[in-house]
Amino acid sequence: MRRALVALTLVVPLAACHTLGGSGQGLVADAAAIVAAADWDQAETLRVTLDEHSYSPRELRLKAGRPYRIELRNIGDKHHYYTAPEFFQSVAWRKLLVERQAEIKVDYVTAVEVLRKGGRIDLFLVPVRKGSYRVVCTLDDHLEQGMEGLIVVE
Ligand SMILES: [Cu+2]
Repeated sequence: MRRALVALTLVVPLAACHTLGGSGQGLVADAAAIVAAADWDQAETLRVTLDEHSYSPRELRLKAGRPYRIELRNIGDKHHYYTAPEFFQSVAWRKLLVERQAEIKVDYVTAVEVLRKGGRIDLFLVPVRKGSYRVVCTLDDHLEQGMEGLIVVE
């Protein structure tokens, strides 16, 4: 039996009036309707590999209003974070998936830690707000080592 390879940093679903940091725009108000209206059979899959100390590809380009499955896989010898709070609050979330283990329904996530040597988690979401969003690994000195990326929503 495979050990659980993914740990999540989750935020409890927030009340609509709660103010978040970052862009200050808060969560996407009609996220549930956006997720329900999306054609998930047409979702585009994007694969991101985490390693010491980088994301590959470094930059993701997404189109607002389209459904995506973003696969995060850690092939490195260390745990790595995919921390992108501004991006994560600018999308409509469907779920996070750990294959054969868990589906997690959330309104908002700040960071995902993908565990070393094969950890994987898939993010199902619809980007809503256009912009450029930074992704960083907050573990130890990984950011200083260059572990950052960019998500552009057009
Ligand atoms: Cu890292």
